[in-house]
Amino acid sequence: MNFNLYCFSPGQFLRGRDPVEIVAAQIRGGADVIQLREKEMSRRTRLELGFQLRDLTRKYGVLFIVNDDVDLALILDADGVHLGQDDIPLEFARPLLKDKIIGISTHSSDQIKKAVAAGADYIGVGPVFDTATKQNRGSLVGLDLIAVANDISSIPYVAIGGIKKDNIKALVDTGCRRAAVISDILTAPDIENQCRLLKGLLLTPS
Ligand code: TZP
Ligand code: MG
Repeated sequence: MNFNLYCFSPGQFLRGRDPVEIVAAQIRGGADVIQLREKEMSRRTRLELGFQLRDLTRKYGVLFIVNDDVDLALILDADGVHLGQDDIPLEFARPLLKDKIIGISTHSSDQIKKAVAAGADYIGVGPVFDTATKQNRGSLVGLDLIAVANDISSIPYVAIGGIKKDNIKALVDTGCRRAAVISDILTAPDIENQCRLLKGLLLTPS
């Protein structure tokens, strides 16, 4: 898996806009991954949006990952699924998803080790910084856990939680060049430009 900027469907940041256009803007700005993350939608509506995003991501060669729902990932022929610590455990998802990507959210070094040992394809590590986007976000792991992931993870790890233009350099300084960003992109006046800016910072040589 090769990616730097990991982006999302609009979720609570839709604000009357067209969700497909919002994702298209992120792709134009350099998103390498789009995750379908729609906590409030009915499963039927999520499926319909999912088909549109599957078409778009395939057209532009961007990875398409479905949050939480293993069945929806299969129906949509997504590239993979992202599972949290309270979702279906990886060992039950793997036989269904076969060689599709499985990403696991981790919040401690113990969870990182377990996800790697269980055969995850990548891990999310966070929340790194304070964020209002995720309800019950749990305690902040800070950049310390990113440094730990750098040492102990044999698979790609992506930092998540409160990452924005003003703090992404601190993340990059730890050696991490993969960031998952929701609000700093989806509340930006120009989504495409914001992605381009963040991607540029992730790729800036140190
Ligand atoms: N998992 C940990 S923090 C978070 C998720 C889904 C929310 C990240 O959103 P933002 O707006 O980039 O802080
Ligand atoms: Mg989940």
